[in-house]
Amino acid sequence: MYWQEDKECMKRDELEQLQLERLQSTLYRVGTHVPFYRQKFNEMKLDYEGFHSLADIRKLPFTTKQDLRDSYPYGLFAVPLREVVRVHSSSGTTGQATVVGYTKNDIKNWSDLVARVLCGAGVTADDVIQIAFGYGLFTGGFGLHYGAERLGASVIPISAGNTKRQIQIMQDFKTTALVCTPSYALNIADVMFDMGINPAGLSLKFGLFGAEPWSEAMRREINQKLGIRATDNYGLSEIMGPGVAGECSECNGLHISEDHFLVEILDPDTLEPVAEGEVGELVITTLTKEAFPMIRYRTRDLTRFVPGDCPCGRTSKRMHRILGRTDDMLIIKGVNVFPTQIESVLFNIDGTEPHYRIIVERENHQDRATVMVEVQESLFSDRMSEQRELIDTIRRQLSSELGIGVAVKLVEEKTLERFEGKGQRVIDKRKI
Ligand code: DLL
Repeated sequence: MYWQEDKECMKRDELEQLQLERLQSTLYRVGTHVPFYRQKFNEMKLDYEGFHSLADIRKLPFTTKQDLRDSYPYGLFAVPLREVVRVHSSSGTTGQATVVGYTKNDIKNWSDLVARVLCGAGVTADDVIQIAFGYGLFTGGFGLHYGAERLGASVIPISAGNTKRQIQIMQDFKTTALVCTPSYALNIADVMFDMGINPAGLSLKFGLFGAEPWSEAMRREINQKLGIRATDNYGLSEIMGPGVAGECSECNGLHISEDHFLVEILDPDTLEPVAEGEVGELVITTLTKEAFPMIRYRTRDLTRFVPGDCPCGRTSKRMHRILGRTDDMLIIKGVNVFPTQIESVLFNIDGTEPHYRIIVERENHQDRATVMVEVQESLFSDRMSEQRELIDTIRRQLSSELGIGVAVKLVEEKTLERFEGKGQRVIDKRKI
């Protein structure tokens, strides 16, 4: 049930002592080996050797994606390259790529933390895990691969893409756990349906999905279509990759591996901690990373802590599924809108398919948002009145959820592009 029970179920005071010791050695590491941090500490006249309380974290400087870009490629590494055994990179959709590195020990820890996530979701050494994340510079494929091997499961390193082959292999190799982005899981489910394959005849039991935001409604849809239990797992390359946090089988918040990461949730504007249980930006400090330690990395991901204890017995703090990113948040007619809010509404309306796009434009200085949503083929035959009714229902529910009016356009099934990796659902033409 646990991968590392001694760590996952630690008493709070012991955990905090461990965090403090690990923070002290991380500060020493970056203060002596990373000129970027040495300079920042000097400028702030920060006496990191005098750190005796976790609350002192608030005196530390932040690190941003821009800092990583400015140090491209190896400027923030805390060890010489000869100690680095792996390099990953995140391309992102805009700007320069960022590069991260791992020592042998970092890879060992990473594998353990991903094994924790798998184990927490219910996967064991008896499972056959199909890894449909891209292998390469993206951390998803290799990260899950090493964790699954560490767990002792049988790994199918198929990588992303070639959906029909994924399904064939799933059938032939008796895959029990599917690992990919939630949008790819839906894509696989649809293709399976088109191929006339009934998921009930497969051996699939678990789905471990992450790398992009998704909603509770989408989880229900995937569970129902594939007949599995889908769990969410979170991570980012700057901090490690997958394995930072993951849901256990309770599916109520993601357990954060706090013995390796110190997490804060801050108001993105004031950079002060938010009130208990409020939503804010997740800020992470690594506690054990050797090659690429990060101090107060601003993830731009928005979440909140889940209060209370988890019945699973893990004592780590849990975070709510990611609600969106500060830079993904659309401001339409001055109102903050997250794509996941729109997703939740669409998933709960009968007749719509779980595929949509959000297009934002500006006409005569006015924002205009259009939600394109696929609907079941039968609606496109000749029932215009039903189409109109459906448009009205969607419009009404979206405006009550979002507080603004949006246009709705129904499109035929399979018109919108499908995703094999991270989905891109928003087309914001205002920036162009
Ligand atoms: O996506 C690492 C990963 C791989 C996590 C596989 C889970 C599974 P990056 O490519 O650096 O790393 O992208 C990190 O993806 O800051 C979030 O915005 C988003 N993200 C990752 N996991 C989730 C999730 C990998 N479960 C960025 N829910 C992060 C929502 C997620 N967003």
